[in-house]
Amino acid sequence: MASTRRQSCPQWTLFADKNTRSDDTPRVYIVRLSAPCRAVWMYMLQHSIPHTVIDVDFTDGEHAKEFKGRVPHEEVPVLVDGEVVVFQSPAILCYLAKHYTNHLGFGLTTKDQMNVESLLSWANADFHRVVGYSYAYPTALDKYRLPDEEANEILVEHGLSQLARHLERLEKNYLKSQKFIAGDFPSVADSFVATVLVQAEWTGLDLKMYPRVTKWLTKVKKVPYWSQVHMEHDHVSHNYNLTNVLRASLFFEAPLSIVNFKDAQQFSKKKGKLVVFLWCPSYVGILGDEVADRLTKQALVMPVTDLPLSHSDFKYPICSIVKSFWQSEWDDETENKLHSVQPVISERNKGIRKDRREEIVLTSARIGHSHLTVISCEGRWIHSASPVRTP
Ligand SMILES: N[C@@H](CCC(=O)N[C@@H](CS)C(=O)NCC(=O)O)C(=O)O
Repeated sequence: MASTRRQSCPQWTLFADKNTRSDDTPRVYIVRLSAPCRAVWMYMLQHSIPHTVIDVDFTDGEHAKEFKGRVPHEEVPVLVDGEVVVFQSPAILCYLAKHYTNHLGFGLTTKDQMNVESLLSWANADFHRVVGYSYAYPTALDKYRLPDEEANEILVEHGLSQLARHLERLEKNYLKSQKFIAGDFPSVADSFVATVLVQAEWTGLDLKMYPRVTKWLTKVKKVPYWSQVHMEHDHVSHNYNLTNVLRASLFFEAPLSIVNFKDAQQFSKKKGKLVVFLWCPSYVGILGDEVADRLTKQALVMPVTDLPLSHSDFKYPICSIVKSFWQSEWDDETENKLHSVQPVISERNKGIRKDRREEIVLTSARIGHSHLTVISCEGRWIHSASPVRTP
């Protein structure tokens, strides 16, 4: 019997406690850190829609199991209003607009309202997937990281490139000649898109490269109830990580933001860690690099040849000549302990082990590189032998 009812109306179990409840106030099930949940909750607060918030705790196994057992698609937000159950944030917002606010926040005409609905669908599906699941979550939240570190890196890099594409779109299309995303009026689409986007701030991402987006975001952050709804978010947003700040800055080719570095430094200090930034003139003074730089600069002023051959035709012979030079130099380094490990110059052997740590330990053991071969100097470990030059 129960299974028949389940099939005809899968959400039925959500009503199980209906008879024990004294009021019919809409219930909204949320996780406060979740962007779609925040967008729904903020809309309810802004438009004084009576409601009861029910926090779902996915970190508590038992509680999560109980919630997931009652909700077929196992995700928040979920709105329960009497007999009506709505899931997926855009659907919830549209339901609330229709039944409680006479479409406030959606514009006045059908054209505007459909535009806002379309933007909500995009923000919820595409934008949230990119900002959240492909970038901010695998960067800042352990639960969403892929178990394989390298795969996680690839996911985040891909997420960043997708995010850049969306930001370009906001900057150059939507916000180019209008004040808000859906036009010259603020709409629920602004709050939704901004709520999703601020998750990128968890990683210390600097949006200065997108001045219109930055200006618009500052405006949207001033809407009523923004602070209350984003309290949990603020907590995470201080979870800076230097690698992420660097990665994002490099990716967007933005000058490294001193502000972000200072924040990251402050954050680390609070955690009892001292981070010191040093300017490191990376390739300066290394003979081979200096020569390469000089030759490249010389090449810039050389006449352009009209030889009907593509540069790729030269690649192989040049590589082969360079390699033979290196090989003959390396052949002379018979005293170098690394020589027996890799006598012939070739692609670095990445090893067969999946666990990179294991590979490092084995390689260190093979070349005799251990704590016994380094000495401690004022608390820092330095190599006892002078650095070896390897190809
Ligand atoms: N597209 C969905 C997204 C919902 C979603 O991704 N919810 C996440 C929280 S952000 C969730 O409930 N995850 C379940 C879990 O973490 O187990 C919506 O807008 O409602």
